[in-house]
Order: sequence, then structure tokens, then C-alpha cells
Amino acid sequence: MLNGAQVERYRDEGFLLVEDVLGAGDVGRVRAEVERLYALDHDGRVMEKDGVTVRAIHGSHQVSELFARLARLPQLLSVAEQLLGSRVYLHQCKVNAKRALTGDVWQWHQDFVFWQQHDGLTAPLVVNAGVFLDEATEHNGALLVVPGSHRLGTLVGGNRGTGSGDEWKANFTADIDFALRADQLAPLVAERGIRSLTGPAGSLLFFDPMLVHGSGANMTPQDRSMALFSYNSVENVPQEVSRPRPEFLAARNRTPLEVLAGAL
Ligand code: 6CS
Ligand code: FE
Repeated sequence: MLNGAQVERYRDEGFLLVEDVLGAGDVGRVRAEVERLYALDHDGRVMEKDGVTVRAIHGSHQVSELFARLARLPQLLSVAEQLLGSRVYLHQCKVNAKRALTGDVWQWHQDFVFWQQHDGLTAPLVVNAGVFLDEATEHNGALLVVPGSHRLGTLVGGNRGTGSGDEWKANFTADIDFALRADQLAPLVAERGIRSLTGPAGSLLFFDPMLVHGSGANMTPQDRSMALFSYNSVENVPQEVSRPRPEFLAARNRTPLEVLAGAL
């Protein structure tokens, strides 16, 4: 659970980075499992533009027992429940690979608008929990955020058909729907600056689904992989959408998660 000061920082800035939460042994096991999952020809796997480098995998909790347990770790799940004040289920689980020298940018965006437009979520009652599976540095594409930008509402909206149904991959390339243009980003950055979320492997990052974030290319010979769990409040029941995205992107099973008893 977070203490009062940590909750306040999350509410104020829209994110909270907690270093050294997972031990090297657990991180190593998850990191090895991710390499196994990258090699699976799974529908939820997205490649970089080169067509051969893994960019991201999705729905790992549905195909990996270890990931299903990781999603229920109290350091993740209980914090999501604490911040949302309700039970939660996993709307989406992904691993961004950000491979050495080839991991490409993620343009500046807010997450909620994707889940609202494509998955029917009605309110941003979601907590994103990221697990650093490698160290994030200023040179390997660490996540960048605009502190406090979660209080500005949806900045790039509009009814975009792409990315729904089976065209979902459009939103996982380096050219996504709802990316912020320079003229939209400029005033935010002028007022609030940009924070680079560097930290050691085993760190946890909690962030609001309205927070403006993105990441640059990985310029180093080390990967910068991160597992991301998007916990939706069980009270935030999605509306039906005309062209639902695949189950590995938008969970249909909304049973509240139970905290894992015992070790990972
Ligand atoms: O469309 C989605 O669900 C995903 N797309 C982005 C760019 N971030 C949020 C989410 O993981
Ligand atoms: Fe995102």
C-alpha cells in the first residue's frame, strides 16, 4: 500500500515512481518469461517497422501463469485498489520491449481516449502499473511524462475508426491515433516541463490514464522493457462497442482480481 504522501504525489502529479520494489530474482524470472513470450507467434505480438524486432506483446496474463500471478501481486493490485477505492480487474496487459538500438518511439498521448473510443470505457477510473524489467535511463527510451497533465481532460479526441476491431495494430505502431501535435504539446511543456522516468529494474511506476506520456527511441545496446498492467475499476463497466477489439487488448472477463497469497 502507498503512504499518505505517496498518494498525494500521485493525485497531484498524475504518476508515482517507486524504486527497488521487485527483487532481482523475481525480475530475472519475469524477464526470462518475456523472452519466451516474445518468441510466440501470438496475435497480440506487434513488431517494429523493421518487421523482425518485437515492439510489444499483449495479453501475456492469458498465456503465462507467471504473468497472471504478477498481475495479482499486492504491490501492484492492492495499490490500484487503494487509488481507485474499489475492486479492479485487468483491462489490458502489455510488455513494451523497447529493444536495444531498435526500440522505436511512442508518440505523446493519453491512454484513456484509446480505451474510451475503442473499448467503451466511460470514465478514467483506471490505474496503470508499470514494472521496470530493465533499467530505464535517459539514453534507452525511458518513459517521459508531463507532470500534472492528467488534470487537463482529453487533449486529442475525435471519433477515429482506426484502431477498432481488427485494425487495432494501428495504435501500437510509432504512428498512433490521438497523438499530440507540437502545437498541442507546447503550452503543456512550457508550463509543466517534461520528466524522464529513469530508474533501476524492479521499480514500479503508477500513472493516471489521462497523463500525457511518450518515450523516445532506444539508443543503447541494452533493452528497456516494461510490463504494463491497466487496472480498471469494477464500477467502470465498459459500454458495448460496435467493433470490439480482441480479448488480449480489452478484457471481457471483469471478475475482480484476488491479491496473490505468497511469493510470485
Ligand atoms: O490502444 C491502446 O489500448 C494502447 N495504445 C496506446 C498508445 N497506449 C494505451 C494503450 O496501451
Ligand atoms: Fe500509453
